[in-house]
Amino acid sequence: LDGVTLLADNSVSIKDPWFPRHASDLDNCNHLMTKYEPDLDMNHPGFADKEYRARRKVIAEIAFAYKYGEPIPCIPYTETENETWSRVFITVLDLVPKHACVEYQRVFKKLQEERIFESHRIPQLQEVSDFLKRNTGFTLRPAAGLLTARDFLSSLAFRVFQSTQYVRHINSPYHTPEPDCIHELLGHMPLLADPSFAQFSQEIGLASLGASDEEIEKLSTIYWFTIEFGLCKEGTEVKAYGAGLLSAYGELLHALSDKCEHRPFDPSTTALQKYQDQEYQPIYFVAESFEDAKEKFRRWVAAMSRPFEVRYNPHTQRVEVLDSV
Ligand code: TIH
Ligand code: FE2
Repeated sequence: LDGVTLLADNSVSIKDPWFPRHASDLDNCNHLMTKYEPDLDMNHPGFADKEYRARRKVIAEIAFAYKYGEPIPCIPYTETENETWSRVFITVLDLVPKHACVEYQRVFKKLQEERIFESHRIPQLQEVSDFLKRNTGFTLRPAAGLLTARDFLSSLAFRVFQSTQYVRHINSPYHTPEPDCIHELLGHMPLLADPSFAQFSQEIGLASLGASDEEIEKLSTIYWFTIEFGLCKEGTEVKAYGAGLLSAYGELLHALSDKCEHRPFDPSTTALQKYQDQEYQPIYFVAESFEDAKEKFRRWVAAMSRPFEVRYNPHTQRVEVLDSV
């Protein structure tokens, strides 16, 4: 009999899934995927480094304890951590003028002018969050590691980006399979301060609220091939806008070489493309522009099965649910 009750409960929750309605509900959207934890993954460069693992624990605890509305705690980064940042920062400085899209370059300059991006120290999440807020209304929350797709995407609906705060191991500065704050800062922050890109990010988030598991899979695949690994046309050239490319010197050069395949971005086919996150991508999708990607994405989302519509009210930081049947 218990089994029957459980099933009934389940079917109710499928029809009416919980999802965050207010930015403070994101306090409950911090479920982790554990596959890259240095404690569990023997291939992690930090697996054998006790000191590194202890450091990761301290920083993860800060994220777990964080609640909506609090200032993001400042992490006094160590000399080694700042050194890791410096190495990546210098390679990015070198490659950006040639390979990053104009929108990225514009904000990157601004971040340098405001002395938020400097080569010798890792910026604090709070100062970057304040910068985003002034530019597009995005804010940051600390995350303890790689979150589930559902939790991560749902925060974007509120113009909230969940950002890790720990630093990759010094032994692998130019590519890591898991997100770290160097990836978040150098990869994601510049474009989250661009109005058109911020809008695109939020729309992926809104589409994810109350979506089925299958739809979440498709949305996270689209996220992967745009926000993480997207390329876009600029005149006759192809430039990078994906954060996973702009924070990883090795993969950026790979993505723009002839060792991989470029396909036009089209949500209905891109959403079905299988991907892996251990090695460089074999396939990248090229958008005509952010505006075009957004247009195509909107048309594709409109065909999703969700029986209601959602709209974000920035005055209350609340998502309003509108019955569309
Ligand atoms: N591979 C990226 C880097 O080395 O900076 C980090 C990640 C991108 C996407 C997922 S993890
Ligand atoms: Fe990322």
